Amino acid sequence: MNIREYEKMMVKYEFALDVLETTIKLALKEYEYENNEVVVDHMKVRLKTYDSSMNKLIKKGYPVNSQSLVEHIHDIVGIRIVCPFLSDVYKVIKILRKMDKFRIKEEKDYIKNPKDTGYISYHLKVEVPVKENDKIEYVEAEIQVRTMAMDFWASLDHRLQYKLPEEIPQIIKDELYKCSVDIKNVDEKMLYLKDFIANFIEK
Ligand code: 0O2
Repeated sequence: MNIREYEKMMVKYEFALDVLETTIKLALKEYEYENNEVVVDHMKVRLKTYDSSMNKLIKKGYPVNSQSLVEHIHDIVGIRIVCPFLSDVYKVIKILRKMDKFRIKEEKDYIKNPKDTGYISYHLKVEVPVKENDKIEYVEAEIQVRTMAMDFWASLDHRLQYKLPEEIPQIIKDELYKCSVDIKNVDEKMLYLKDFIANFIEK
C-alpha cells in the first residue's frame, strides 16, 4: 500500500478523530463545571502516520495492505488524556464510560498491571460511528488515559528506546523499569499529599 492510498483511507479516520475530540472535550468541561474540579491537564490527538502504521504491520508480521491495516491496527486514531493525579485517571474513565458517542470494545489497565517494560497507562479501545453514504461504519480508536508522571516516563521511553529496531541491554531495560516504579510511587505520594491538604483546609 502506498502513501496516497493511506491518505485516502485516512478521511474517515480523521472524521472519527474530530468527533471523539470534540465530544470528549465537551464531556470533560461539563464534568468540571458540575463538580468544580479540574481532572485533566491536557489532551493530545493524533492520526497514526503512514510510516508508523506500516512499521507496526511489519513488526507484527501482518501483510502490508489496506485490509490488514483495518483488521490489525487499532490505534490509527489516538487520543491521550493526561491528568494531574492518579484518582483523576479513574474519574476520567468513568466519564468516558458514560458517553454515548462511541462504544467501548476493550479496556486495559496497565496501571494495575504494568507492562514488562514498566509502561503504565490506562487504555480504552473504542469504536466511533461514522456515516458514509447512509451507511454507519464503526471506526476504531485508542484512548490512553494517564497521569502527568506516567506521561513523562512514557514520552521519554518512547524517545529513548521504544521504537529501536534492536534490543537494548537488559541492564538498561532494568533501569527504565526502576524509573517507572519510582514514577508510580511519586503518583501515589502526590495523591496522598493532595488528600492531606484538602482535609487540612477543610478543618
Ligand atoms: P505509538 O508510536 O505510541 O503509537 P495494539 O495497538 O492493540 O495493536 P497492543 O500491543 O496490544 O497493540 O497495544 P497496547 O500495548 O495496549 O498499546 C500499544 C500502545 O501503547 C503503543 O502504540 C504505545 O503508544 C503504548 N505503549 C505500549 N507499550 C509501551 C512501552 O513499553 N513504552 C512506551 N513508551 N509506550 C508503550 P504503538 O503503536 O506501539 O506506538
